[in-house]
Amino acid sequence: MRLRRLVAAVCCAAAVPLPAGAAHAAPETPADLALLAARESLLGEHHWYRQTFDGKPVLGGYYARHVDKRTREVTVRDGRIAVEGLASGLPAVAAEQAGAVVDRQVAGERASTELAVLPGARAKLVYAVLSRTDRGSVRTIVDASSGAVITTEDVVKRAEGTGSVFAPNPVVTLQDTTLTDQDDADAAVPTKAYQAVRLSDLDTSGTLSGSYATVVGPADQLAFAENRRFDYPRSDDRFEQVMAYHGVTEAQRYVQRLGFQDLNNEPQDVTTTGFEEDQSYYDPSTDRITFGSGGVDDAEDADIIWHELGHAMQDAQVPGFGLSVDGGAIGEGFGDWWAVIMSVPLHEDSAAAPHACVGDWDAVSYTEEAPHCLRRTDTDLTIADRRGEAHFDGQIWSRALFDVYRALGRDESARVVLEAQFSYSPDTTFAQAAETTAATAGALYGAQAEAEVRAAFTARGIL
Ligand SMILES: [Ca+2]
Ligand SMILES: [Ca+2]
Ligand SMILES: [Ca+2]
Ligand SMILES: [Zn+2]
Repeated sequence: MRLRRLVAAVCCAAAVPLPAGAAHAAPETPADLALLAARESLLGEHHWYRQTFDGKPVLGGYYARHVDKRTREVTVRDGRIAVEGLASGLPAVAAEQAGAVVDRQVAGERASTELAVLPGARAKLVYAVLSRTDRGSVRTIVDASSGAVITTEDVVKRAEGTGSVFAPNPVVTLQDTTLTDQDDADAAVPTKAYQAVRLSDLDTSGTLSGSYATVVGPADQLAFAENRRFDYPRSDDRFEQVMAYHGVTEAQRYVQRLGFQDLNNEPQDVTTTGFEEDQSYYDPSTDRITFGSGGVDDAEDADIIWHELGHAMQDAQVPGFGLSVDGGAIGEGFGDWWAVIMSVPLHEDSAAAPHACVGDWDAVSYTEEAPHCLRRTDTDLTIADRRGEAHFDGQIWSRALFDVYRALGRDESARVVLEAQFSYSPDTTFAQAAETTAATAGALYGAQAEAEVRAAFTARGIL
């Protein structure tokens, strides 16, 4: 909906000098306003109004009058919005009924319900319903003529910050497989491996916590920046916290862009402190990801972050996922593949940094040959090669998914796999999960896509 401001707003407000002697005259203000607040500052007096229509507040409309204390010059900021075509001034739906609609959608306690006008060319009479939830207040706009929910929004302020990260890791960015950890030394990695990024969806606490990720750990070790600039070199342990916040948040934003509004859509707990082994894990009983600091710090490699996040995503989709040997392998294989899917747009597929290589940077500590990979998603392993070890067998699964990606493309394959996983069983077999995935491809993209997915699993001996 395009909103037409009645008068050009902030950009073009004009100072209107009052005629001499009129300085203390009652301010002339339009009739469709209700005073919200009057404030006095060092240099001026400020009156804030809300726009009304037929006595009801107009959502998003505002009007402010600023008076310069010294010159008595008046400046008006007119942000009123046109209200056109309002069908009726009376609601067809009762307030209590609208409130009940909101209660079914928003888990929280209703705080207020107000009849208001949603402005625009086809203005609507609506209820603005405020609910208090665990994640802060939520405002829901309900059509007062039909009872349908128009929008739901967080009232809580979200902030943006900036930070320095590896994206996804220095080996890939610099296409240099000779880099080594050198015990977390800054000198081991050229500064051009760092990238300045936006850290979105932060809350306003100054810590790395937000809508999709919360970095947890001992308070005195957590990154804190009042100005929300989180720039640390890799030797600073707060660097891994920035990596984890950014990696998890960007993945959730991608999941939502794909259309999934309810796939681990919550602040995922992550910690990068206190575990010194060369491994990382997701603990479903605490819903927390822990990154180890052995060798290259695990959270210095976004591939490792996305692999672990894969476990958290699957657990959010299917409670208790991974009960069977096959399920465990699917968990590992999906995590590896998810790391690949997330890193594909960040770099070229090259000999030094193949897309199929997972953990190109973390693995320099424990592999001899380049490219250094924790695992790959393009092995030729089939069901016949199974060892009953989840990470090894997971490569059979990840290769099948890699072929699905190559056949359907990044977004389409991600949609198919994520959608299918909602229907996996905790103790699924390879074959059952493959059938579900193929059928999902058919439902989303048709018979040709289903045949390609089926072929990818058949090539691995899974179907
Ligand atoms: Ca580090
Ligand atoms: Ca490591
Ligand atoms: Ca990689
Ligand atoms: Zn894993």
